[in-house]
Amino acid sequence: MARGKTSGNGVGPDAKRRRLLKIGGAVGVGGAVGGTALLTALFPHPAHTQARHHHRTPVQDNTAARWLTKFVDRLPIPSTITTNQTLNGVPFYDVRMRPLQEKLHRDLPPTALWGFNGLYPAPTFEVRRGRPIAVKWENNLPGRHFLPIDPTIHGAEPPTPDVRTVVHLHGSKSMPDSDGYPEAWFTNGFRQTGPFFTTQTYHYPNDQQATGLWYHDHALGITRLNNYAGLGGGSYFIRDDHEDSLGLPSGRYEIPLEIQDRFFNSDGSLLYPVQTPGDPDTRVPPIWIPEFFGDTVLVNGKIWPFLEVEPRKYRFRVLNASNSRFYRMTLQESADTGQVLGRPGPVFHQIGSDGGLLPAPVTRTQLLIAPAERQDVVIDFSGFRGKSFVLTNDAPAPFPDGADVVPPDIMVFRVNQPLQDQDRSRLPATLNTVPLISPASSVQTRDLVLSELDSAPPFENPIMAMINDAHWDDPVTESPKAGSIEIWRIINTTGDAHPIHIHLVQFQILDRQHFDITRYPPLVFDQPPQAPENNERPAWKDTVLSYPETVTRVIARYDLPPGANARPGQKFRYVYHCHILEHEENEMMRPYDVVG
Ligand SMILES: [Cu+2]
Repeated sequence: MARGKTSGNGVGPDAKRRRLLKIGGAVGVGGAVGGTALLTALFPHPAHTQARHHHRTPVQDNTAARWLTKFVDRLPIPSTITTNQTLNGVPFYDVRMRPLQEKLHRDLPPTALWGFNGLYPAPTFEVRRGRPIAVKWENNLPGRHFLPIDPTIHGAEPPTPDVRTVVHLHGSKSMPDSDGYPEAWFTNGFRQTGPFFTTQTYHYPNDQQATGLWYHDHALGITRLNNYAGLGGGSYFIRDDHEDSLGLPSGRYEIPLEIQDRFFNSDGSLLYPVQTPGDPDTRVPPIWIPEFFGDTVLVNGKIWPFLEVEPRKYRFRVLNASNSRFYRMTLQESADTGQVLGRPGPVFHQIGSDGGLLPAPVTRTQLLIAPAERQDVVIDFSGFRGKSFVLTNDAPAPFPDGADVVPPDIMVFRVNQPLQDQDRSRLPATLNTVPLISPASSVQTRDLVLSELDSAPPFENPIMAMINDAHWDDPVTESPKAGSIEIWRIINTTGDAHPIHIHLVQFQILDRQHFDITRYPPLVFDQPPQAPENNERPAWKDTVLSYPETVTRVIARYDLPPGANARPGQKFRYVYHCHILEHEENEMMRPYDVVG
């Protein structure tokens, strides 16, 4: 697959490496379902010498980012969703996906969006551990999409209705009929439903420790567009007594930061690019783009906002809700305008990860966050009265070494508010117990080979991204037994990092090990295994960063939700996939079964 890294005329080592990556991708793994021989025939050993340095996102040179002033809008705080209804004795929420208009920047006309309850940013759920809730997700959207649908993408072919939705609560341990299966979609008024649709009302047991989950659309074939349109979701905070006892910053000192990148036209409308035509290979999807990277960053639905803070501790629940972009964030002292002054800002104390609190705070000056990851962070602004800090980003796109557009700023914090009251919040040295799952307890190891396929040289336009050379529609190949522990090895043969998400479970990262792509297959390791980062283990994760030419091992116990009452052999269908939405959308997603 074409890589963004520039190497002059393209005949340097980078071109050679890209060719080898392509071989790895085309050959794939032995024993995979369907397609391997065909793909090898379609993609013979590429003999090109001319590399092309695509921007994965077609370049846009007329966007509003060129003239928008940064840090002139206050950071919005998402509202908390409430209900006074109950269903079978549990709180019942009726959430409607509706069109809306919202001003996203002082100087930009209102933007047409779709939002949960007509809100952007989406409202936050606050729930207690062990107290289930029911949610009826309803589609009150028009029949036509306002973003460019690619009818050649699997799941979006005619006569599939244009606008369909299904909501996944990311990180939740829920039954399959409440998990938002991509083919359990529904249209306005449930008039049409997908083949896996079973119920209008979802049940969330909330039988897991305090953490930050998030909900977002997951409809097959248009997830990337629905999320981009505003259904990229909001936070869902599970609280428990243990978390309460820690005395962490709370109330108005605990703030979600939901980060997304976008392109805007000067009239305020969202711009989602389409594939630049020109490749004669008819298998290249004509509209789908392989990744989306915008030039504008929003936090909680506002473009490059600022937050005025008191000189005290704050807790930020950071969520990367972008389609494809990774962020590598630092805090740097700045002018009010965001101009960097050359001095570092306060450190990040990361206290939690995807699935709950870490054992102890981890101090970092830089945070790398992939799409769908959550980082629960305390920042102590005490002692910084009168100063401002810009949250910067320098993660290449595609990560880790692409050459697509990188917005260098995210938001600004201004420590200009008087301390309302003494800061009595705490940052305890011990936060949680995270028992490590022993690799010796694993009953099965499975391999997931990530590959990407390109059209023939010299075009090399991406056609699709895959796992084990299997399509979404191929039979299930991963069927862990309920309650059993398994190790999954994510074998990344591509040139890009992929954030891999497994539904239902919270897993632990064991290690990462680099292999020699020029000899693959077989898998020949050329470096010792590397321990995960200190904010990755011990930790509960549901999304893991899988680096290029690297095997990433994760271990999980495939427990079903409470009340599953599985009969022997009964199958419970879930999903795992890359959380780069443009990849997930074009085959880098597979069903899996937990078997009773
Ligand atoms: Cu991916």
